[in-house]
Amino acid sequence: MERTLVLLKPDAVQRDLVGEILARLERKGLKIAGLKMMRLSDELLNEHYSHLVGRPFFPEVKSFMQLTPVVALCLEGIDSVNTVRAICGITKAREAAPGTIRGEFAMSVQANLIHCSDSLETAQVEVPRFFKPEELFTYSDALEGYLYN
Ligand code: YYY
Ligand code: MG
Repeated sequence: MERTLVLLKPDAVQRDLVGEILARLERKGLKIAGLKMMRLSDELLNEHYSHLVGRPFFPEVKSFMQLTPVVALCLEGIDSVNTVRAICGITKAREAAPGTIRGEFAMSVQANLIHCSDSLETAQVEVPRFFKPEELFTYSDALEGYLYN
């Protein structure tokens, strides 16, 4: 089982898409290991988007991510990192594949609704960045036996 980090960004909160996006991820069979709302500090965003620090659009990305609280999710499942990545769609939402979250609901690069970890290595850094150990839950799911048959 892998765990991956998802953030439902301020545009998802503003556009009342939190439930819709969560439902899609949940229905796929991903297990919710952690779920909370939080405001992202400058410090946390500098770490989270460290690969973008210095890019001209970084200040804008940062203020966008601070417009409202975000919903942070830790999702668990076999190959969950790649599975969630595929469900999200590519960064440039306007060109994201139909059926993906970005492809179905977004038109922008910045306001693309959702963040998800891009590799297992990243997920292993991102999950503990956003969740304390006691905020993550291990439990068995009644339908688990059917899910991965
Ligand atoms: O992982 P993903 O969110 O798909 O893209 P990243 O390249 O990691 O960039 C993170 C985030 O930054 C992106 O979701 C929107 C924003 N951004 C932007 O506003 N303009 C760009 N040219 C590139 C990224
Ligand atoms: Mg990324």
